This record gives sequence, structure tokens and C-alpha cells, in this order.
Amino acid sequence: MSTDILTQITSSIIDGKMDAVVELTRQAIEASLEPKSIIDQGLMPGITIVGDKFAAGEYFLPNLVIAGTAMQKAMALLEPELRARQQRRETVGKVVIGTVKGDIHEIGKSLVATMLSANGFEVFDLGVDVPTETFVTNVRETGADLLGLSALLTTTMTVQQEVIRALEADGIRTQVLVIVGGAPISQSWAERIGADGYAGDAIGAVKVAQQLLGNKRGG
Ligand code: B12
Repeated sequence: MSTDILTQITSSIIDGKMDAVVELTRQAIEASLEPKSIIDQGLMPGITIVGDKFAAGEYFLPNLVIAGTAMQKAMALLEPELRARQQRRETVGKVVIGTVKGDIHEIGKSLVATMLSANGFEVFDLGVDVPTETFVTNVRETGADLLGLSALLTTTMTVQQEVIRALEADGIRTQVLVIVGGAPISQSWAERIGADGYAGDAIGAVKVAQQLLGNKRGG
């Protein structure tokens, strides 16, 4: 019965049945399943398959948005349970993310934040139109491993460079890995401004984040 609910959670994520994901998660909690098992054996396998299907061109952006939102809603139910059990999920790393100053494009940044969170990162989403100094302060205060900067406008992409300079001026650039993204952003832009990584979509962002952190920890 318990494995049944978990399997159903997995397939509901894959099929994009958002209400079913939430309802099954609620049922699993009521059936006293461990929150950690619900995440690791129910939700995670689903979101991983959705990511793979997106990468293979079999799924499209709406699939990713729906699955990500379903996962986020289910996690909102599970977080209090985890806290009550002092069983907070081990996080892969801390990420501060936001859309740079002057830019209010939010959808892509939020999708990247959701996918990182779904993959075990602790995410501090600062929102949109984020002042450069706010990025610096939050990186310092959270002790973030990674900083994600989103920019959708050719007029705001230069602000990514400004943030990197501000981190340098603050003396914390070496403590944090910076990844950049957004429609006008490219690998060569990332290299030019001294960012550590670039990804063109949310799945790529997760891969780059995992790789960079693996390298950092591996020495
Ligand atoms: C929706 C949209 C809006 C909405 C935003 C709503 C919201 N709440 O987000 C509204 C209507 C508000 C808007 C406003 C404007 N927009 Co607009 N907008 C778009 C549009 C159509 C889609 C953007 C989007 O959400 N895409 C879907 C998401 C999922 O994709 P994405 O953002 O690219 O994100 C993915 C990747 O880039 C990457 N990624 C994103 N962020 C990050 C971060 C990291 C760290 C990493 C690793 C990866 C990553 O992963 C994401 C997920 O796959 C684009 C066109 C386009 N094709 O991009 C124009 C576009 C970006 N907008 C444009 C413009 C000009 C504007 C305005 C200036 C219009 C105006 N004259 O007022 C204003 C700007 C306001 C401001 N100051 O920011 C231009 C930019 C042109 C340019 N080169 O500068 C575009 C390209 C349209 C065009 N072809 O002219 N916009």
C-alpha cells in the first residue's frame, strides 16, 4: 500500500497531474509515511524523469513548469512535517538566486529556482529587480555556495558583471560560485564576465550547479 502511493506520486508528477500529486502527498502523510521517503522515493524519481524527458526533447516547457509547481506544492506540505521530525532533508548546497536590477522577468528564474530546490538545493529566491548590494549581502549572510543571476534584457545583462565586481570588492568572490542565465546570455558571455558557469535552461542549471559544487568539494 505504501509503495503504491509513492509509485502513484511518481507517475502523477511525470503525467503533470498537479492536484493528484498534492492529494497523494497528503494521503501519504496521513498514512504516516516518512516525509523523507515521500520525497526520495515518490517526488524525486518523478521530477528526474521529467527532466530527462525535457532534455530528450520529449517534454516541453509547460511540462517542466507543471511538474516543478506540483513538486513545490507537495514540498510545502512536507516541510512542516520534516521540521517537526527534525529530519530536514540534507541539502546539496545553498543557492541565492534572483533577476538582476532593472529586470522584472521572473518565469525562467523561478523555474531554475524550483528545479534546484526539487533537486535538493536550499534556495534563497530574492525575486526580481534585485539591487546588486542585496545579492552581496545575501550571499554573505546565507554563506551560499552558489549565486544564480538571471537577466533577460540586453540592457540588464551587464548588471551580472556588476554583481561579480561587487562580490570581488566585498572580498567574498572566492567563497561563492556564480552561474548566469537568461535569454541573451551565452557561454562566451559568462566567460567574458568571469562567471563560473552558464546554462540555457533549468535542467542545465541543475547539472552545472551539481558539477561546479562537485568540483569545489572534490578540490
Ligand atoms: C514574458 C515576457 C515578459 C513579461 C515578464 C513576466 C514575468 N512575470 O516574468 C513582461 C510582459 C512583464 C515583460 C516585460 C518586458 N519585456 Co519581456 N519578454 C517576455 C518573453 C515573451 C518571455 C520570457 C520568458 O518568461 N520565457 C520563458 C522562460 C522559461 O525562459 P527564460 O526566461 O529564457 O529562462 C530560461 C533560460 O533563459 C534559463 N535561465 C533564466 N534565468 C536563469 C538564471 C540562471 C542562473 C541560469 C543558470 C539559467 C537561467 O533557464 C530558464 C528556464 O529554462 C520574452 C521573449 C523570449 N523569447 O524570451 C520577452 C523579452 C525578454 N522581453 C523583452 C522586452 C524588450 C521587454 C520590455 C522592455 C518591454 C517593454 N518595452 O516594456 C519589458 C521589460 C521590463 C523590465 N524592466 O524587465 C525582449 C528583450 C529584448 C532584449 N534583447 O533586450 C524579449 C526578448 C522580447 C523580444 N523579442 O523583444 N516581458
